[in-house]
Amino acid sequence: MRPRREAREKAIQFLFQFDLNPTSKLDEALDRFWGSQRNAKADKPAPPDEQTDEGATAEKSAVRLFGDPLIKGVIEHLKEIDQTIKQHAKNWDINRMAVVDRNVLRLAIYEMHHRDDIPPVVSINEAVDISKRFSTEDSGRFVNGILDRVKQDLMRPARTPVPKSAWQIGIRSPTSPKTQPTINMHSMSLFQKLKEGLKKTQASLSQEIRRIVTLSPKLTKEGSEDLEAALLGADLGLPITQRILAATKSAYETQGRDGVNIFGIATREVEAALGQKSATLTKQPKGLTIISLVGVNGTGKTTTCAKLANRLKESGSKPWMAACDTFRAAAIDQLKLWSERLEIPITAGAYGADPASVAHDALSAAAAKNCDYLLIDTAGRLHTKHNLMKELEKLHRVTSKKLPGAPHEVLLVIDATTGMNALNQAREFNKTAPLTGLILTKLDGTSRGGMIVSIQQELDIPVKFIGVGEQADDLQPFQAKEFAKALFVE
Ligand SMILES: Nc1nc2c(ncn2[C@@H]2O[C@H](COP(=O)(O)OP(=O)(O)O)[C@@H](O)[C@H]2O)c(=O)[nH]1
Ligand SMILES: [Mg+2]
Repeated sequence: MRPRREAREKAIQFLFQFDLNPTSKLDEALDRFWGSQRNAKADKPAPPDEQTDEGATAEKSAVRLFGDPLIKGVIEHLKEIDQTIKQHAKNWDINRMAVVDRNVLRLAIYEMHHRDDIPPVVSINEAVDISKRFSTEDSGRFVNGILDRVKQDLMRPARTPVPKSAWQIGIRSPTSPKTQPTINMHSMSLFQKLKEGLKKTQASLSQEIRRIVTLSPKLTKEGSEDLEAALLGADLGLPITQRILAATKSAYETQGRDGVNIFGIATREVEAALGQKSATLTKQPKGLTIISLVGVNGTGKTTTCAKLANRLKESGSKPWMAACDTFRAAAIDQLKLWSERLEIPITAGAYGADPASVAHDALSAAAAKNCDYLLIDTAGRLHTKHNLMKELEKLHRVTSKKLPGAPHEVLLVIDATTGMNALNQAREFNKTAPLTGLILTKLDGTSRGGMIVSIQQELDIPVKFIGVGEQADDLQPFQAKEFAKALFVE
């Protein structure tokens, strides 16, 4: 069994005993516990792969090394952890819960709240697995249900309530403030969210890099081909892949294997590529700055329009929104709701109205109110549909007639879970509506963020923001360094 996994099981065993028999002499209790574990093992003949005792001893100390901080962490934060369990297991009296379940939950919640190095999915999976094995299938389901809710809270900082009507069109309501943890440390940091979201790309990439590094003291032809395949497989694209390969080769030549850190090299190259252009939003020195959000269906344009308006408002600017997706009545309602919720004024055309004329009216209204920004939410369109692309062209033409130079920003909203198709979208949109920036959404999901590097390399368009959730404040300025780090977590 892997040391970390074994350590978790042992931690649960210890917590179980401690729960039944609390003691203030924790260190002594731990010594006794680990001692008894060794003896228990010694009673049985060691399995063949453990008979060489150096390895076995090293493995045991690795288990304790990982296990002790888990146990101590749970005990140190017990009050707060039990409070979280109570919030999420409303129909269960924590004192009457099965002792195994209670302690499995405690350990997982401790890890999720206090250990950046353990991804929440790992905590949950291991917890469910242990409670199934130590207890019953039902326990597994019970633990899973509660931990899922704890994870959801983790992704979502405390917020103000929304009008109930918001739920009807799928804008998720935040958990009521009563059930929120009082301290925001429970919410994940941006880096954690990114790391979590990019795990799919990153896990196989890291594994492959590690394999290549341990393969041979030199970078063999095969190793270099494998590295190339892994980088391309993560959608990073050819130019950056070749730069990383070249840098790796020369590091091997000058430093030998021990001095080469492929993770560091790759992170630096990606950061340099992504960080070349300024990611800040344009602002006209005087008057309105017009921002148009474009992209295919469902990438998050409407949500991003609201989030961006919210950011601008919070930073002291006066934004106005235009609901120019007149193809779907629901799309108009969706932005109107955000407008109510965030108290940001909006011009919404009727269902089926000409989007260009809605934009025209919105521009007049926003200018009359001395707003700083007009954010235009456009309909989703397939980049391959010629007439829809023409319509977008017209919308932009109309705004530029009314205000020369507008739209000042054309931001392509890209769903980070789509992978390489995003590069085609970017190419085509860029032909019709020259793009000034990219917004990468859904990086909190299971995303494939590598393609942003390909897009950036080919089209030289900066990523300006990233979306990391469905709520108003889940939009962050893009930071090349954090992104690159999250992509190549060792
Ligand atoms: N998890 C997650 N969901 C998002 C994000 N941005 C948008 N969404 C969701 O994606 C769905 C489509 O978003 P919407 O704004 O309607 O897309 P549009 O069709 O491009 O306007 C909605 O359910 C949004 O809540 C994000 O950054 N993270
Ligand atoms: Mg929309």
